[in-house]
Amino acid sequence: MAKSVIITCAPTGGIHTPTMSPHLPITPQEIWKASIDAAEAGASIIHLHARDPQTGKPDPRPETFMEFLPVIKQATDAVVNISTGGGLGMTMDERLKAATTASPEMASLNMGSMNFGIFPMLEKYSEWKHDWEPEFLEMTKDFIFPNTFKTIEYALKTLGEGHGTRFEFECYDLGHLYNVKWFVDKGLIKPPFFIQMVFGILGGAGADLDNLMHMHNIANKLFGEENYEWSVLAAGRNQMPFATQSAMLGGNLRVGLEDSLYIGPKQLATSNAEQVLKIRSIIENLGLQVATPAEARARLDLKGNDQVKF
Ligand code: KMH
Ligand code: ZN
Repeated sequence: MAKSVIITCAPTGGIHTPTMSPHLPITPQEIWKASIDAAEAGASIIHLHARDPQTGKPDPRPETFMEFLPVIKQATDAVVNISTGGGLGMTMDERLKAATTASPEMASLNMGSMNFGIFPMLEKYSEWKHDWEPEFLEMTKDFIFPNTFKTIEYALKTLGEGHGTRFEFECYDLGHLYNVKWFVDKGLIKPPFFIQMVFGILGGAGADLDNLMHMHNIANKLFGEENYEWSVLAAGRNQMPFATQSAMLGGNLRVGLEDSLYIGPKQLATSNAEQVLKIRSIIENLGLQVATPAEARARLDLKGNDQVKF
């Protein structure tokens, strides 16, 4: 029988800005509500960033995370995954602080330094809710998202070995898979690990299905199919087609307003749950099943939500 499909939902992220959608969760209350609704719709992992409740700017402060993490834990059985990508421009210390404070079951870990250009979105809007938004997008024209071997190793040791947190390894290009392999060979990454293949970020692999097929084939060769779980996310309008392709190939997938603000052509999603329900119905119509949080925990060998600090 085919394996069930693990749906990750990323409700807010640190890329889109408040002007772009009135439905983007900003305040702690909006973030916990979006997360709980997404979990009820079928997401077994919730990938979380925090935002300043007044301005909507990505906010690394553990205190802000702590305003929604316990509420999500109380209301759902979903796995909480805290981003260490944070917001573009944050220091590595800022990016790790929430995860080392909350000691979650999962955290993201970006597997290579790269250009990360979100400045093309500047052209789509002429008025902004907050001054920081156009400045933030413009800054990414001359910005390198730093994820060096040293900082990756530091995260694997402090969060991984120190807290028993396991990772969503964000791989935006082929080379990032080889960086994972380096750490597997060093014994710092152990099976069963979770690879999130990311497509359509300017600076990473484009959203071409040949790239997905190739990255999947290379990952199988590098790691051995039995040693890892893989998942796919694609930015913007490629979100649903790429998620569907992954499910059809036996992989897992990620949706959420972090990755796309849309539910259809030119149509904003009104909630994260709407995207989860859409992909869930596609999965079920393909004759596949959606994984429960218990299944995700078992397959990814997570420590359990009684071992977190929130
Ligand atoms: N925003 C996505 C393209 C992270 O939070 O660590 C990748 C991401 C990064 O989720
Ligand atoms: Zn993220």
